[in-house]
Amino acid sequence: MSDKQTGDKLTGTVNQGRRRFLAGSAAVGAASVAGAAGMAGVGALTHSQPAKAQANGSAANIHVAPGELDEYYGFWSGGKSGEVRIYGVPSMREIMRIPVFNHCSASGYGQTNETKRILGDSAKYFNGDAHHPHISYTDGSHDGRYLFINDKANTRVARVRLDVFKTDAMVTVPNVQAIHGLRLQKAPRTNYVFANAEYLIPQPNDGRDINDPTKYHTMWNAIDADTMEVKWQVIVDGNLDNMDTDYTGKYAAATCYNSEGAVTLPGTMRNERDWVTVFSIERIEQAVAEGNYITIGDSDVPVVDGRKSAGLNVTRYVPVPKNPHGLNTSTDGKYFIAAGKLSPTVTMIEIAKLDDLFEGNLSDERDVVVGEPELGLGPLHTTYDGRGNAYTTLFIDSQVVKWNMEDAVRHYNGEDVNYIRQKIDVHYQPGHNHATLSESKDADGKYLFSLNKFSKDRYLPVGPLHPENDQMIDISGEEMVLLHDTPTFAEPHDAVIIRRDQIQTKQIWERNDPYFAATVARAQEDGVTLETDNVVIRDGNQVRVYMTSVAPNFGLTEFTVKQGDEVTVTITNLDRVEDLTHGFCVVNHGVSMEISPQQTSSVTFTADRPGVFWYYCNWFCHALHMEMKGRMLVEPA
Ligand code: CUK
Ligand code: CUA
Ligand code: CA
Repeated sequence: MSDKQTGDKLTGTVNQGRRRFLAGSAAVGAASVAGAAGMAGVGALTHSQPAKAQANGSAANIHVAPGELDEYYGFWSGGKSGEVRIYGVPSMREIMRIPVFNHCSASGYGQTNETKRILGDSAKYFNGDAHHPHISYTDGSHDGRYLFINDKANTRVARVRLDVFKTDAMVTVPNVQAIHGLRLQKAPRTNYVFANAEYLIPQPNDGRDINDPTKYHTMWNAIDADTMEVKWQVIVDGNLDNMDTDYTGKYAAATCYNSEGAVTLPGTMRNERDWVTVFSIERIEQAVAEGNYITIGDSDVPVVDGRKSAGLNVTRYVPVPKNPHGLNTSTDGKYFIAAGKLSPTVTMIEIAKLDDLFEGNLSDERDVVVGEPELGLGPLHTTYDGRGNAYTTLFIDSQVVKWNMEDAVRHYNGEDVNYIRQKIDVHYQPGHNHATLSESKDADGKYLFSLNKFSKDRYLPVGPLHPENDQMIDISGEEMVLLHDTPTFAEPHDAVIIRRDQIQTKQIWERNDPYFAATVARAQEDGVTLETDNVVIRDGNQVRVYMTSVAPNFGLTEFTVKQGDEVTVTITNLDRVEDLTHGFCVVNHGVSMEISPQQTSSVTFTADRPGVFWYYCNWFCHALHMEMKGRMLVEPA
């Protein structure tokens, strides 16, 4: 029905009139009124697909009744919001937000001493650009331990604990700029987090070669998933955009849209072909073990030269049509599939051929390509249903195309088969898509999300800045059916969805949790037992205030400091009741933090003005929550 011609010019602009017209004309046969409106070009909105979903009953299946639990956890990246958002799937109820690269007014993330230790030197940045969330693996299945995510804005990689849903580690990758594509080793377990640095910079970037782009390079980076230390880096030709890993733990592949090594937009479009860079993890490890590396500047991370000219045979560069974008491994473990972006094709690389490629048994790098189906305009990302079908977003066509992988291979071999199964309109212009469990060998082909960059007319207007629009599509049957629209705020790029039984959370904190272990150790140096003591300790102009909280009381209802003191307030929540979180907020001091059951949280600030300043609990905890407060008395200097 929507398998329309794709003869439009390559253009990245959104044509609202065109989409409305298409929506209208598609409905001509079914509803003459809507069809006439569409043809008259007056922009009447027709909702042909939701109507269809209701007609066959699918919409009813996504209603999760009040009090009932969802089937899946969905983890959405927050783009330039810097956070991670948790949705229940299929209800698309937003359950939680996890601050990662941003700061958080509610929890005190970025302000408390515990979270500042995690953020380290980058605690001074209030922004991030979080694109690619991925969940740790054992043997190709998600093990629900950790989620890892990149920060393109400040070149960081963060880890989120999925037992408490808190960010617990972060690293700024040295020698590079703008971590973009990020993926995890899938087997035998996630030992490495791999991270693409996108932008080319001089090496070392100390000001000497700023005017000589031929000296600019970027690197592929491996981070130890357990220690979150950068283990090694690989210099590459060109740049690195998106990436994925295989299901054996041996290979990874990244798209490069800038084989030209250009620093301007026209420059990056010059070559007819760019490439997919393939990395041999064991060959890189071997080069490091043999001392075949350099270090750069004041970083001591081993840097292996993976450029063609170095001849180390740790990388291979497979030519693909110009400026590719997404790269997604099929869940049967057979293919790396790179989306063409400026080409209407995707390129299928057979992973089983990569041993031969690295061993020099192939005459041409292109010999690993086993399919290059033409799908439509602007292919960006691909996901899978575990039944042999792939689903690729078409940014310019504003569609998701379902196609069959084995038929695409047969077509490449000259057989006359149609590999396209269906195209469905999405609203509007999708980036990533993601189907349930589709980054693991357990892909179950139930729901697919199209993460669309524009919502335009789908919601009540909210001024010039619009939300994005994430659409849920039923892929369990032969035909894709649009089920639901969800507005999202700037700008989830990507998502990962796993079954609810794959996550085991703690309901209250354990007192020996490493999240606040350094704070507990500091209290012990002061001779303080956090679970019992309510004391104020003066140490020069530093004052450490220790108190407990039990609803609806703070252990101290007042404490006295001197103007100019650096005050650290450490609070231990003795409540053991699930969901009984307290807060600590000091009026007119910009201080606020969360203290969940059995948690210890601390915050440091300067008492810069004399007078009385109230502090209060700002997480609703009790009928007498409003009364849970105290006074900070600041004596004049
Ligand atoms: S990138 Cu955003 S649409 Cu950063 Cu994964 Cu393709
Ligand atoms: Cu304690 Cu509100
Ligand atoms: Ca290019």
